[in-house]
Amino acid sequence: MRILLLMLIVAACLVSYARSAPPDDQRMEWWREARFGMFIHWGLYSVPAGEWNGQTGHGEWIRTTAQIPLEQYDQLLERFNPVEFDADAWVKMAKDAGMKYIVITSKHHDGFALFDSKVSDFDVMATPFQRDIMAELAAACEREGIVMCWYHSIMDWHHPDYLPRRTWETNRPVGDADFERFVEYLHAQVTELLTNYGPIGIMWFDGEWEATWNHDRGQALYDLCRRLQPDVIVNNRVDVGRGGMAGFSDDGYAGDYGTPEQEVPATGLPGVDWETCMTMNTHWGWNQNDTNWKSTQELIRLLVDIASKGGNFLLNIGPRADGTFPPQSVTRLQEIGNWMKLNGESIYGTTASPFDALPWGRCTMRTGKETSTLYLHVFDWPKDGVLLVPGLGSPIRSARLLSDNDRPLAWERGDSDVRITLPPLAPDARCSVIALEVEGTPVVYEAPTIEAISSQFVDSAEVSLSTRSKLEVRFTTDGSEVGPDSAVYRAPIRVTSSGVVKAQSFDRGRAVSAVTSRAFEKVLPWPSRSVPARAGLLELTYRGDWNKLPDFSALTPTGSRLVAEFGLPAGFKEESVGLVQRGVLRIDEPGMYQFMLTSDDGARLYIDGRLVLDNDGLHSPVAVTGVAPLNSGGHDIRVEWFNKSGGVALELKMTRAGGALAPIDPARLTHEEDRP
Ligand code: H79
Repeated sequence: MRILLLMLIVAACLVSYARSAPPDDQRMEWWREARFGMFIHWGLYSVPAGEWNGQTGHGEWIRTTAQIPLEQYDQLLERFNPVEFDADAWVKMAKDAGMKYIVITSKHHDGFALFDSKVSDFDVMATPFQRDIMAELAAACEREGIVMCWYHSIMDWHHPDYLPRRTWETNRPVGDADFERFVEYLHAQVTELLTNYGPIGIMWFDGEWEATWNHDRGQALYDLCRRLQPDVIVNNRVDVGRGGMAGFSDDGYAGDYGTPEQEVPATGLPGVDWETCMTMNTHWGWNQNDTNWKSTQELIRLLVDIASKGGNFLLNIGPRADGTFPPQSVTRLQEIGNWMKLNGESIYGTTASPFDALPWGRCTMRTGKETSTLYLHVFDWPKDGVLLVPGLGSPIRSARLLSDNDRPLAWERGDSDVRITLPPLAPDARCSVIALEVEGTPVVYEAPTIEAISSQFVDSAEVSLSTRSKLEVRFTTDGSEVGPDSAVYRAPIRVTSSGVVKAQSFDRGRAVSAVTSRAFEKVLPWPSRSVPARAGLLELTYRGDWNKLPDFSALTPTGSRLVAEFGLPAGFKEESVGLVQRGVLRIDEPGMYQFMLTSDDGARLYIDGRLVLDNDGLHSPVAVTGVAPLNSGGHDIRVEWFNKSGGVALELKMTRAGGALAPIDPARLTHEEDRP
């Protein structure tokens, strides 16, 4: 009986949830159709415009990067008076650029609210401007049919109850700060934002990575948003599942879509919604000295690239303190808008490319039952006037040049490709779009991939050909064309002389995919030297605060010792440190050898004075792999490594090509120099 009651309660809850929350596909529909939005970073930090005490590299992080005490930062309130602000002008610029939504900083990490918040005195009403900027923008968006969205930071460097304090904020004691009270404040502001400004498209949270934020708090904030506005979309930074700037969350965390920041994922993720956010120069907030603007061509191609992988593009503007957009941004918005007016059909509501990669550009598509349209985005206009669309099996209905007012184009079917005849000159050198209408859902035959440890080999290379499809693969190894009589691939091939391997997918004797080819080169192994008798490696220690590997040869080591093998001793966690470990590696048989170097932060591997692996830079543990052809005998080997701060890792593995990577046996490592 009790169990039955429980089941009834659960069922009732499910029903009421289903009623209040429309299915996700329906909720995400406008967002997937939109593809292109405007990000706006605006606040008190726009006043100093990136400059503080003569340093010009700051942005919206200025309070922290310039370590500005709170009392001093608060003085910016008096200087925030954007008399030129015109909500309609902003919204029109977004709309004319082809953008469908605007995400603006209702509050950034500095804690300043750009709206009239009843629960905070640190808001726009405390400035001489005293106008609810968010209300004006929401009204303008409503008038123009643009979706209004809020960026709201969880991290808050101003609220007394937010924890932790910045490490440099020595004069801001924690006192009786209570993070639970901060959460109440956060919920109160989010409630204002989702109550007083009409329907909101997205709640775009950020600053979720500090230890005080956790899954339960993220889920509660997500639930609050959906309770207040059941249709609102909430990004994944509401919760703590985001694994770094790549932006995707694991299952089990709240949030409707992934948020890669300043990067485009190499390939999209089928079935996952995501949106790349990016700056037009290199700062989010206004920085008057940042002249590193992306060109309109780069921005158009970014939009196209992102759409071809199934994502949205959220492109940032950092307005100036007077309330105007920087002229460089205005020009770019206008130019993108002109492109979108002719080509927008190829972006809005489209889905990811059905092709693996296209040599001349990108593809988006709009599928239907009767017919589908492939939008071919040409970055590199073919010199011979013929555009090859590889592996397309669908019957063609028509081809037209969107970028030239739908001008019709001639096309013909080849064996495994479609050839479209183009005018000699690209209508738009940045990106011209061809709409290719095909019957039914597009059928694209995947070309095989040619896999090998390296394109170079010493004796022979093992090469495998693979496809995800069940198609027959035929190949040649002498550079000749693949045909219906070429060998059928069944097991890995052994290549023993320099040459080109070509492969193609076949369906019932007919070539259907593009041809893939890969050149292999037989190389001489690097000559060896004598093997010294002394076991172990020489390790030199250096001190310094680097962001990348320094030239250690120009520095004086602070210590040296002998070590048995590459890597760090257990428990090692020093910061601002660099190491060089060097010696001689003994090789028994000539051949291609594989190496894998894992490091946090940067490291490099040199063999016989040549750079074999480059893993330099500030990063968490990252592995890089590569090969070196080595003769039998001794080889000078050297690993350089540094750690600026945080976690540490250094690991070197190797194997004879094709074997399993393992740490280098200390019995192979010797050194020549005298003991330090
Ligand atoms: O709002 C924008 C950024 O301020 C915010 N997310 C986008 C949308 C963001 N918060 N943190 N990060 C991005 C990554 C952190 C970067 C940092 Fe730094 C590196 C913080 C301190 C060193 C960048 C460089 C910010 C200050 C200096």
